[in-house]
Amino acid sequence: MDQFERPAEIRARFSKAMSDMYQQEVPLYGDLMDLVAEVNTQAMTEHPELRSQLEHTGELTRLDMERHGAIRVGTAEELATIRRLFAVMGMEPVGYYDLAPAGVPVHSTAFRALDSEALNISPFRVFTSLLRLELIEDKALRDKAAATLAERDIFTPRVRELIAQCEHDGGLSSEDSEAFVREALETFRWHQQSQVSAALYQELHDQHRLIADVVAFKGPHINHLTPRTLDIDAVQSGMSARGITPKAVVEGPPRRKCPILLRQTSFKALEESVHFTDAAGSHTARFGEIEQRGVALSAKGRALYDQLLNAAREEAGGAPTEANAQEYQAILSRHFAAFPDEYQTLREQGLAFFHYFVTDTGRAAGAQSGKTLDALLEAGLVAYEPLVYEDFLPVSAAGIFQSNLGDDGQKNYDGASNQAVFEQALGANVHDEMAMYAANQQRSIDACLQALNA
Ligand code: OOG
Ligand code: NI
Repeated sequence: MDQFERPAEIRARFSKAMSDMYQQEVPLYGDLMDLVAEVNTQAMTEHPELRSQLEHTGELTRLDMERHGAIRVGTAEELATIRRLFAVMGMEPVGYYDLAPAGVPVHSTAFRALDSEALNISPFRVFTSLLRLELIEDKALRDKAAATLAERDIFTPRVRELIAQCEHDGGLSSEDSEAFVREALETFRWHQQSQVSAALYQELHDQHRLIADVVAFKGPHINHLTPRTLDIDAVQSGMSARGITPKAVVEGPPRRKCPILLRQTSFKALEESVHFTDAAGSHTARFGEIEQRGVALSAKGRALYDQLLNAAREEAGGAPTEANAQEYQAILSRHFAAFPDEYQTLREQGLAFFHYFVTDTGRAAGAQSGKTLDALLEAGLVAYEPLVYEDFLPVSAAGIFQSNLGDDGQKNYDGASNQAVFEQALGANVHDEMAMYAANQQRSIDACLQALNA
């Protein structure tokens, strides 16, 4: 239906509006964006092969666009409506992340576009967490939190109408989609006015800082936005020079020749003044983050990653802290020496996913009868580039949460991970990211075979 705006277009516009709003709300984030742009330009000048790799996979044009943000919602109804809101922009829930074992009382998914074409138009995604009130042991406090959440509506009446209209008609006109972006933005805005008294805030905060962050405010303010960098270590060291305080450790795998999965770091959340219903106070919630993405790993590669990460953490005595940051990085690098660091080996050992394409030589050579993929690669008619990891990592996410929730003692929750309960709240199943990468790789292989074996 050509009178409808494309979801990817709405998403691109929304992502831009969100970025503008956040830069206004948190100016330090604008400084971070400048630094990232500088480092990316530098990295591509120093490594022209990086530029051509990004060109082949179509990622070059999306590099400067916003990558991801995060919100935390309080109820099943909020989560289900957020799902419908993101669906208007072609974003669907991918993956299930349980943060409880890492001491954060939430479980989460990431809303994002699914296929590479849509991702290249706008890669914007939102890591969305649902508070697990059932993990609050104190029943009276749990009831108070639930009652406070029941009173708020995080959506404007107009955005609810537009979501329903989009579901009914199958899309939004250009004019309606502009209204949608404007109205949807309201859900993510910062509110200086808290919904609760200073005393209740303190009670919630004492239970877990995150619970206060979700329950005490009118809406799920966007708590960070994250641009993608091609050299996270350069950004990490460049931050301090610009007066931005980075968290101590870069989360994820160590620095490598062939980046895998995802490395992340952030600057510490700012303390902001807020008004409780009966007093002035402050709250720490919002920060900026940077990510460097690498190749998506297969189940086998991911198992090796988890094994090495766990071994490193065990040796370091748990999650890294400010105090042992350097030692931790050294331990991590030592363990990860066991992870092959050549794309060819990663491919041969089935540790990672790749995007295959017909080379110029292949196109010139034309039809080859019945050659296998390996033979086509051998002959230089087909080549491959790493398929970028589009998702998140639970251990890293927990590290990002923790560093921005302050250093109060870490809680331990042993509530079993429950994807089924999450999906019920969501009103849908989450997509299986592993199956999506495998299908994506297979499509690229099929396209090569079809083009050359015709
Ligand atoms: C989300 C933290 C997780 C990431 O990049 O892993 C995250 C949050 O703090 O709400 O955004
Ligand atoms: Ni993040």
